[in-house]
Amino acid sequence: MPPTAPARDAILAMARDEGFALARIAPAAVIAPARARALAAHAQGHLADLGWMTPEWLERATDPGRFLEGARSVVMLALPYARAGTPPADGITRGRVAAYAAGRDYHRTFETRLRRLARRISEEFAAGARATVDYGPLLERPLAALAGMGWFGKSTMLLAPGFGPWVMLGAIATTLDLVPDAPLAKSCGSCTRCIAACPTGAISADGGVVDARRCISYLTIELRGPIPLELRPLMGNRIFGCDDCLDACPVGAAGRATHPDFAPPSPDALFPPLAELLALDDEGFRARFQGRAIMRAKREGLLRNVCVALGNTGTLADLPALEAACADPSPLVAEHAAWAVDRLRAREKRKEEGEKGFEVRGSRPEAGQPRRGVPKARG
Ligand code: B12
Ligand code: SF4
Ligand code: SF4
Repeated sequence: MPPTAPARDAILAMARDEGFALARIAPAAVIAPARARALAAHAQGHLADLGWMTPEWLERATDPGRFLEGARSVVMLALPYARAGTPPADGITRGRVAAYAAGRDYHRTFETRLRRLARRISEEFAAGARATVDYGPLLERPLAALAGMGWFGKSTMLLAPGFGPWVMLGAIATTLDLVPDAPLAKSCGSCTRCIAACPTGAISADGGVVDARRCISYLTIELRGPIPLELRPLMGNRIFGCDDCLDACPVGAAGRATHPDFAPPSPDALFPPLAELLALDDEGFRARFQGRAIMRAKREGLLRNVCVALGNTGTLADLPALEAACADPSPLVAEHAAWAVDRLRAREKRKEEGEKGFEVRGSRPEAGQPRRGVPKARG
């Protein structure tokens, strides 16, 4: 069947009806350059222990024809969300959740809309249509780039004009032969801000490759075992995902309205008080995070991350919660809690010694003069 312009226009209009901010069409051919890069990333260990990402999976995920038999086109769709604001300044030690995960689980939001759209495509055009969001097997960023939705940033994020990296992606493969969009002729130019901003050095020196083994997003969401000791201090207060390479990006920095489902219900959803999370049992965890992407980390993974964040940023007020977590039924949580207690105590000790290391000379400062601390002589 030759490419059909009316079907294309109708499908793009349906996508707008469903609330997608961006919709573009890619041809359903094998994406050879992305396949080569993905297989190289796998061979070099950059995909860490993402068990399902075998070379076989990556080959399938770069061939829409294996996702849907007879596929001729892929409709790429995007929903925008907003970067996090600033945490409440109330002296409570708070963690940080990646902005995409602070509202409703984006998979659910996409699934409802993608399913409806796929059904309309098959009914109205008597064509095959199959949808996916995230879990694939389809590599969404290379398809979105091919469809001209954006370009590959050095952070490997797809940067969409006007939105930058702040879009989540979904896809519908169809047997309809739709006129494809052209890729954009845009690049990051000489910018390297995301590379400098990455706390763990996970982005390659010239960009374009992320080593998942060092990426905080992987460490806090996908990794099931202990977090490597050398990376824990670099993770700051991030407890689920990481937005540092997105926050650093000037593209789309002016911000756009977030999709309502992604709006955090309260500041605590983005910046949760940490100590109280350590008291959650399995049931409490489910009750608090049902319907949110955080469920993926499971109780054990989230509490592990909370311990690391408290070790990095907690105060003496957080110590009792951490000490209690040293007896957590999960050995993983207990080990990270013990690490955090040691780190927090060592930091407090250094602080105390630093304070003792200062004494105030002179009884009263001169009027209008600040009181000045003078370091004690050593020895
Ligand atoms: C596995 C995965 C991860 C892993 C590994 C990511 C990685 N960089 O390898 C981890 C857990 C680390 C992760 C982290 C994040 N992820 Co993720 N992730 C995925 C998933 C499921 C598969 C991606 C994958 O296969 N990676 C393996 C690499 C090898 O493939 P790739 O990421 O597609 O990268 C290709 C391009 O970068 C391309 N490329 C790069 N430069 C160039 C240049 C040229 C010239 C060419 C040809 C190609 C090219 O080559 C790569 C291989 O084809 C996708 C969903 C999907 N089904 O595609 C979401 C997805 C990529 N993730 C997403 C998001 C939002 C994130 C986070 C921001 C979440 C967070 N806030 O914590 C971080 C960002 C980290 C980062 N800088 O990439 C979004 C990205 C949206 C966007 N605008 O780009 C996706 C598309 C999910 C979605 N449905 O929206 N993620
Ligand atoms: S998500 Fe965070 S850790 Fe991962 S590449 Fe981006 S800045 Fe680095
Ligand atoms: S921060 Fe700069 S280099 Fe990195 S993705 Fe954004 S524009 Fe590209």
